[in-house]
Amino acid sequence: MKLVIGNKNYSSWSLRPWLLLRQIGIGFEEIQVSLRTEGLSERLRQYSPSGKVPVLLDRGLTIWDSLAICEYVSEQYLSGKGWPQDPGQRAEARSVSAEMHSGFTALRSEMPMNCRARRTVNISDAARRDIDRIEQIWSTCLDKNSGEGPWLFGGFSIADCMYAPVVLRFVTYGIHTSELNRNYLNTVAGNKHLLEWLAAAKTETEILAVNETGSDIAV
Ligand SMILES: N[C@@H](CCC(=O)N[C@@H](CS)C(=O)NCC(=O)O)C(=O)O
Repeated sequence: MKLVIGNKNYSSWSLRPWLLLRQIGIGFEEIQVSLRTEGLSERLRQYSPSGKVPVLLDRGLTIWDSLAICEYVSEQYLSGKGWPQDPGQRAEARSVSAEMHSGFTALRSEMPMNCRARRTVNISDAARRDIDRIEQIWSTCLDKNSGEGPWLFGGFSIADCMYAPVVLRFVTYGIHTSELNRNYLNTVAGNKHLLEWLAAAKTETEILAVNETGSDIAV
């Protein structure tokens, strides 16, 4: 199995299936493609019909799009256990994952993933609404499910993969959260696989100017 990803420092979409595969302990070969703009389309189209990463190459199949890859891994390798087993929890986990997948555009554009940076940015009303909605999603899930474990639905699930890049954005841009949500943020940010991703991101030297927003803060 091969997972094609972008720069670890910047590629929020790549992190999601990468984290799932690491967390469940499935071995895979990682192919990293630079997301610098020059020649990007040709580099990505070698692997991906969509011209985007991530892409999974497995058993003769090419599977693209982060959520579709997570679904495939869950079905093919986890007998569906990438999602909560309770149908109600599973429906909610899919709802919050779909909401993340299709929305939060202000947050994405104003606070691009840039794991190694510590920045301040001016937050627009639209991005503030995105942050507030994420806070609401996390606290609703945690209120209901925290008796079963520290993740959004108790046990680790694809929903946590979908929100991991947001956790990293909150860390980079110093977004304050409620105490309950901070515990969740710390669970994700302290996960050993996520730390492995961050360590690799720190060793990357390529700068993608479009993702370098905000002003540095002293750490
Ligand atoms: N919805 C897609 C989005 C993938 C995406 O936009 N990937 C970015 C990198 S993080 C990309 O490949 N950008 C290159 C381009 O748009 O040319 C997914 O979930 O995988």
